[in-house]
Amino acid sequence: MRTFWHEGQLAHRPASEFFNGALHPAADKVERAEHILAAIGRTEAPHLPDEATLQAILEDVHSADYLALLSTAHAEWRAAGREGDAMPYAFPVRRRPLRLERIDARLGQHSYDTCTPVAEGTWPALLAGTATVLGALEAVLGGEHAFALTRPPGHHAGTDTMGGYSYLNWAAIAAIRSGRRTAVLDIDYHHGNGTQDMLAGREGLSFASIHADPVSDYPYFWGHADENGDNIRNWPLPRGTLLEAYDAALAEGCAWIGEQSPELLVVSFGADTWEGDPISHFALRTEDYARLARRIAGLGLPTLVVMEGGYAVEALGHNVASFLSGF
Ligand code: OKP
Ligand code: ZN
Repeated sequence: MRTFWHEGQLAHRPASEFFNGALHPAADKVERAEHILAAIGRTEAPHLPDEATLQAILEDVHSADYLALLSTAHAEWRAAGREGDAMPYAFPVRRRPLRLERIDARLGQHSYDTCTPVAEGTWPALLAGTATVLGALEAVLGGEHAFALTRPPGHHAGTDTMGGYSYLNWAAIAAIRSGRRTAVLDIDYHHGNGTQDMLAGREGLSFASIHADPVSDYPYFWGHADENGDNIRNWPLPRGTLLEAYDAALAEGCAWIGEQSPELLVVSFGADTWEGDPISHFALRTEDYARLARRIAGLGLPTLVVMEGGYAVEALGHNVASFLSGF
C-alpha cells in the first residue's frame, strides 16, 4: 500500500463548530493527521501543481462559483470586519430569489450546516489535499493500492456545497477523474451524502454506503434505507452496531459492488465507527478494521483509500494502520 500526504494540509485549523445550541471546539483537529502519520510511518509527498492548474482540475468536479467562494471566503470575511473563521448563519430557503452579494449570503448559499467554517488556511490546505488525492489516484491507475491521507474529510461536500467538515469531495474527485468504471464504497460512520449526490445517475460510477441510520444521526436528510437508485445503495445501521452486523452489511455491499463490474475501487474510510469515538455510536474495535479491509481487498480491485472521519485522536492512528494492514 503506497501512502500519500502533503504537509500543506495542516494549514486547515478551524476553531469551532456550532451545534446543539452552542459553540464547541472543532472535531477535525490537526492532531488527527499527526496521529495517523505517527502510526503509518513514511509517506510520499505528491507534486503540488500551481493553483490555476489545480483549480482547472477541480472545475471538472465542483462548480466554479463554489470554488471561487472557497478560495476567497476567509479574506472577504476579514474585509467585512469580522474576526475568526468564516461561518454561515443564514441559509436560503428553497425557491427564494438569490441576491448574492454579501459574504453571509454567499456562505449560506453554499453551506448546509454551521459545523464547516472556512478558516484562514482552509483553501491552501484544500489545494494540498487535492494534490494528495491526485498522487494516490495515479498510483491506483498504475494498478497499485494507495492511501490518500486527506484532511479535512470530503464525503459531505457536494458539487457546490460544504457541510459536515467537508469542502472538496475527495472520493468524487478521484472517481470522476479516474476515467474508469469506478465504485465508491463509503464506510465512514456518517452517510456520504455529498458523494451520493455527485455520483447519482453517472454512467460507469457507483456508490455504496454503510452508515449510522440518518433517523438518529447526521446528515439526517440523506442515506435512508429506501434511498437507492440504479447506481446507489445504502445500508443504514442502528446505533450500537458491532462487528458481526457491520460485516454482514459489508458483505452485501461488496457483492453489489462486484455486480457493477468496476475497474477501480475508492474507499471513503472513516474510523469514527470505532467504539470510543466521541461523536459517533458504533462499537467496532481496532482489530476489526483489518478484517473489514480483507473483505474489501477480496474484490480484487486496485483500491484508493481516502481518509474521512475518526475523532478519537489517540486511537485514530492505530485504527487506520489496522485497516491498511488488511490490504
Ligand atoms: C464528518 B465525517 C456533532 C455534530 C457534528 C457533523 C458531523 C460531521 C462528520 N455531534 N455534525 O463524516 O466524519
Ligand atoms: Zn463521519
